[in-house]
Amino acid sequence: MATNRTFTMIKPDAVANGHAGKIIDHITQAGYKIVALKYTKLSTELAGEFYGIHRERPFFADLVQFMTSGPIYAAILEKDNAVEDFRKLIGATDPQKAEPGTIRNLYAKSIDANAIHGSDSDENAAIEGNFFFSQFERF
Ligand code: 3AN
Repeated sequence: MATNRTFTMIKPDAVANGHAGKIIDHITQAGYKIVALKYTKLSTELAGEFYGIHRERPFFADLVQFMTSGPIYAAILEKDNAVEDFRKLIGATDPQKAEPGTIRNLYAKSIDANAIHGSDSDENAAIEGNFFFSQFERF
């Protein structure tokens, strides 16, 4: 059964390009409530742990390097059908394939620097939210 929470990161490219405010506005205008929000920078160790599922993929080293290249915003978001609807809101991993009006279509330049992360399942949304936030940081 679908739960009502997902997890997102606004990635270093979007933060560096000054798009974070517009992206947060896009998300809240789409009906998501911000349950938790943090401005932080991942260490190599933490980024490797977060993306551990991709450790064997050829792009893993570049992914970790990119995700540690600057600060990010991490957030837990709440809305009905949160995970699935958020994947539609952000668009395809490759921004060239992202539907017009999606966050990646509007703000992402490439498949690695693709502006935003969205959890791909309820299970991963819970794991990823717990990775960044304690119970005292959720409202
Ligand atoms: P998504 O973020 O759309 O769920 P994943 O989980 O398959 O995509 O991949 C995690 C991240 O790894 C992507 N957001 C992207 O930054 C990077 N990535 C995925 N596939 C590639 C690829 N073929 N080449 C370079 N980077 C990739």
